[in-house]
Amino acid sequence: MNPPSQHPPSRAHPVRSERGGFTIVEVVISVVIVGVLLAASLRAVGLSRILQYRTMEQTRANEMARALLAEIGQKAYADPGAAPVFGPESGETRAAYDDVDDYDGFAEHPPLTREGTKLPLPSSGSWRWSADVKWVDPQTLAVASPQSETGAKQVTVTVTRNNVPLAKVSLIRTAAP
Ligand SMILES: [Ca+2]
Ligand SMILES: [Ca+2]
Repeated sequence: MNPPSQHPPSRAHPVRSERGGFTIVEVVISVVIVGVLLAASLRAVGLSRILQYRTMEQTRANEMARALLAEIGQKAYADPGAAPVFGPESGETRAAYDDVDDYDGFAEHPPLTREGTKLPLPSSGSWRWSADVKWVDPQTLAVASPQSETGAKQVTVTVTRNNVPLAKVSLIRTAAP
């Protein structure tokens, strides 16, 4: 007879890890990592949206500035009337402006079309456009000082939103055709 075994015969047990799942610490670390990654990706999406918005705003400002500059560029160097002055002649409003210096000191808030209707802008009251006209040296294009007739005028148009300058464009108009 065989002596009784000290060890019971081994039976087949499925191999099991001593650790049957995640510990609380592991779960907490995972949640924190997921949270950090989620926050980072949301931040990236947010920044991308802001950048996209800024680009659209900048493009719109550039288009507006060029449009107003084109309107002014179509006008004569000087008023064709009998007594031209630097600035709008008596009784002239934007619809009747006929020379470039009529626009000196021009500013609209919100910007309007020449016919007086609001431009289709988001929060149009936050936009402003303005024009400034100066006599410049026809050779160097330096601003004449003191300001007196030089035969060349520089027109500068500025577009701002919430007082932040977004676009500034200018042209030179000379008396010679
Ligand atoms: Ca005029
Ligand atoms: Ca004028």
